[in-house]
Amino acid sequence: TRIGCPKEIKPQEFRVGLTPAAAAEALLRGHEVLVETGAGLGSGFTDEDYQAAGAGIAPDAATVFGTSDLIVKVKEPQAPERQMLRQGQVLFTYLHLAPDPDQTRDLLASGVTAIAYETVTDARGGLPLLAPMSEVAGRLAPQVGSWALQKANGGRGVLLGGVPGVRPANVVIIGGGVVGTAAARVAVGMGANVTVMDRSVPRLSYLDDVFMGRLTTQFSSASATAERIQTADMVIGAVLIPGAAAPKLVSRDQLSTMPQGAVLVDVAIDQGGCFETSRPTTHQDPVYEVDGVVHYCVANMPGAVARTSTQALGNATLPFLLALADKGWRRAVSDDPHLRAGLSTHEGRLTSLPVGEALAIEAISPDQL
Ligand code: PYR
Repeated sequence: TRIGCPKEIKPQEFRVGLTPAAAAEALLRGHEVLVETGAGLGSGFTDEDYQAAGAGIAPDAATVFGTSDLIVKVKEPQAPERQMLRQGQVLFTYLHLAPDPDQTRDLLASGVTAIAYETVTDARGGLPLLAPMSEVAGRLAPQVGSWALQKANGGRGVLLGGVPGVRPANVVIIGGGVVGTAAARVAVGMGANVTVMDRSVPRLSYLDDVFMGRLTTQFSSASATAERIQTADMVIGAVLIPGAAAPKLVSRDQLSTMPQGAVLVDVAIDQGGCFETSRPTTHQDPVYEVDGVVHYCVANMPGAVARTSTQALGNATLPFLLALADKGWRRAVSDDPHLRAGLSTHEGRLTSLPVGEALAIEAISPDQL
């Protein structure tokens, strides 16, 4: 199979779909690998690194799209990339089709077989190709929040871990899933006084066990949240309802009950955000203030640490990429129902029922192909 990896063209996207190490694995199995020149630079991988692994370097995206059987990327294909897709080709990347009718129409028109990272499942009910980016964003959240707590950045001038004789900061994490657990790990490590809130008692029980008393768990309800934020130096929004808009957990009116200079970090901003006053920001201009509360709402947090994110994503995608290359997509998805769950378009048919429902387009289940 000829595997192609173009350079990402979405603004501020520094990740790349294939690492030199992953390219080497594919080459070992007898596949060909073609990488667009400069594709890895944002993540610290040079063309020479790919060449040393045995990959070919293409001068432009048109060559990669024009000659590859299997395209591996990070972000959903942008309009110019969609023009280059064709029937008989497989696209493996994040798609996020439900809120994106234009992209969906173009993928269907191209005839490409598109497999979405974010809907690939695992045997434990998780999303193994979304989880690594949730881990990254979760671990970053206390780090960026502690930066925002510094006076020069608008915060109330509180050191997360305190010092001997002075209390540490109160960090409230709403949501105890992948993001919230990763955030808790770092916040606890930085010495903060951490509370994790969730609506699942089994999940709180798990967190209580693994953190061995180093954080407080609290059942999440509207009144519990209202109370907790009054003494919070930092609140991390870490909720996900797969595919749906995030619920609003802190209202605009509630901001005035928080300490002046407290910080909100909204990791759910990609799904619309979980604080009423959240709006997407960028790495260039990450924070703004409403009623004295600093908001950090960067929509692509993992991009700040592209090198780590690229490797984490690549580790997770590699086994699926190799299965697609070794067996061909049809046998790969037929053998593995979890990979099949990612199948989104094929030869002009939409094969995702949730996307069909969101966009009012006729769809079939991937199981029916
Ligand atoms: C991202 O990491 O950019 C996703 O789309 C999940």
